[in-house]
Amino acid sequence: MNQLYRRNDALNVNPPVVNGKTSDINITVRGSDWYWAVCAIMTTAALVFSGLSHTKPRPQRLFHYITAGICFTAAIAYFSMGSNLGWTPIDVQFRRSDSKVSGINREIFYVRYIDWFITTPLLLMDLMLTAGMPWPTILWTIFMDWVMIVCGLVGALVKSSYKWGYFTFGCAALVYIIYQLGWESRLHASHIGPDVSRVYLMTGVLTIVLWICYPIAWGVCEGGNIISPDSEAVFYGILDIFAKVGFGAVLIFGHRNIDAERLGLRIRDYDEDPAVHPSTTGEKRSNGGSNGVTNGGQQAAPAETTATNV
Ligand code: RET
Repeated sequence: MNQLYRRNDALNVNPPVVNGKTSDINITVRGSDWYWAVCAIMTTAALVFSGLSHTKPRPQRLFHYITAGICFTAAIAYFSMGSNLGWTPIDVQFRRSDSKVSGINREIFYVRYIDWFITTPLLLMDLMLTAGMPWPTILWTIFMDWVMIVCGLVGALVKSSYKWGYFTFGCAALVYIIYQLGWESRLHASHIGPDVSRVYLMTGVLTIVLWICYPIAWGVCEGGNIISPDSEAVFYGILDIFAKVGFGAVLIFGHRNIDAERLGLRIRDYDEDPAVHPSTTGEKRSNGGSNGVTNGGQQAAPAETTATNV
């Protein structure tokens, strides 16, 4: 029986010490267990979303791949946190008497922000590509998103009250993102069609509501040191499950009958290109070239024309 049940040893293998400095306010085995559970959920979701991509032709898989990538990235972040890795001890601004948060320094999981730095732009791409937004607007919104995440990270690593300065800049960036999602992208989506508008509204509202909760979590965890690292794990964990897995499921389901081309995403499959697969046009190419390189403009031109006209 003992062999079947192996207890979570992560905190013994990776104790709360980094570069010789010990942290006082740490996750417990229960927190680590929860992080492992979220790691399993994210891994499963990543596998399911990438598996589902195979039910679609290649040019229609963009949203599956983006969403699977989000969950796969999160799985690695949660693996780190379950292992009690990816954190550094930072002195708290507010010393508390409650035993769960008493002490000089607290484990700050910077790996969370690395996850968000990768995944939040992907979430924005999922949403804004659904709304058919122009790419300069998407890039600018992603820039604001990076400002928000980096401000959150730097603020979390600062021990003085100056951390709230970074927090304020981050919140300003979030306000801009919410404006983009709740106003411009919503209007854009509504012009494409009612089905696109519906999936955009569902995922957009979910995103806005959840994203507003993140700075609240930051305020009571990294900022105010009010709730314990175990409660922090549950707070951020639940938000991440809904913001990534819940969001992803609604998005992928909503996209099931939406052709990517309607969103302005004209993506060619490689066997659609006669330069690569001559057989798809029904004509045999006499020069035998299979890599698209021909001997001159005269020969290249018909191939190009066929490719763009299909
Ligand atoms: C921080 C602190 C600085 C101010 C603000 C924040 C907002 C973070 C958000 C994170 C969203 C993460 C998601 C992860 C899942 O993939 C950085 C906490 C406004 C909105 C959605």
